[in-house]
Amino acid sequence: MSQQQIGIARAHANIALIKYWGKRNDELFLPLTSSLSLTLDAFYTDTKITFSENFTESSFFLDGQKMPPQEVQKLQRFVNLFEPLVGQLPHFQVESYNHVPTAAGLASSSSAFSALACAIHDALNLDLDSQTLSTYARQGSGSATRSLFGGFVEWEKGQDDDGPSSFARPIDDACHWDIAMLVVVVNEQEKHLSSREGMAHTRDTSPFYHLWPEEVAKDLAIIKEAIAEKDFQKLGEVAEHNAMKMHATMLSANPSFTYFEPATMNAMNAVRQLRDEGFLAYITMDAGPNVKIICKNSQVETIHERLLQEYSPEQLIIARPGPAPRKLSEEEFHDQ
Ligand code: 2P0
Repeated sequence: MSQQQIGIARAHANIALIKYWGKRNDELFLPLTSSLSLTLDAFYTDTKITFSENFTESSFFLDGQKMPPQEVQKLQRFVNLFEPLVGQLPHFQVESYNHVPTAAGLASSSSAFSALACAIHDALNLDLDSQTLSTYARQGSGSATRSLFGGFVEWEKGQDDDGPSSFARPIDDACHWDIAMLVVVVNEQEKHLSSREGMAHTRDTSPFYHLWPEEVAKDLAIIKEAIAEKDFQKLGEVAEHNAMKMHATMLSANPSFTYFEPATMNAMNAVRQLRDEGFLAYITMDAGPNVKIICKNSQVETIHERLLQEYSPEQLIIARPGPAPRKLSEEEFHDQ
């Protein structure tokens, strides 16, 4: 390896419409079900990695802050995944900037590990296709698998303990879809139970969990039909139902837990009210209390205006379909 190798990439976050909730292999991040998401333009991570023989230790800076050793170790474990391709790697420096509005309280692991995988790929001059690279991103965080593509993306669960068989593939770039996502930030505090712990606890203790894979299989078939037919209502209805079923498995875990807060219920009622008035607006929620409204892009400004009667501008963030990751120049990276 030459003295210094540098790679820089931007990757966008995604929100699942059909959720990933449970692994069959914790070590390899192999999911129990396939899932399907929409990549979003408004939320992304820019990451630069530098490998150098001159570094005496590896380091990680997030939004300009030096991160503690345990965070560096997580990245080291991820970087090590690439060693079978190139041999032993020297120490690294990772610099990342999360472009998720600070109040959003949204997890950024999907864009973070996707951007890091792409930056490493760039630095090491590898020639992997995006599908293969998604199997690496997956081993940083499951949802990162889907951020290797833009628009609607499916993460295939794959077979058995075969890591390469579980990858992402693009379904539709969503460019011709009248769709947006409006995030209602009801609480920006860090979640008390990580999704990683929450999904393992649900899988291990909910007597209803065995129904989850069956429901996901049905919902995936419906949403893929909806995407092919450009049927917004069908897409919204199945996405909302899928999210609610995921949260129902948590209530039935032992001990029970929930990410819902009182303010979550109010936001959900606001969406139902909009629907009663004829808007096509649907709810999805992840491992936190914030509510994401799936709506038509042509109606999102009106819905936004309506919600401003109850929420501050900082609590309402509009996102639209986003692209696949891309390489960044040094100038673009430093122009943060
Ligand atoms: C998803 N979530 O499909 C689901 C729905 C949250 C709820 O993927 O353990 O950070 O790193 O694979 O990807 C969030 O979990 O978990 C997530 P790990 P991840 O988007």
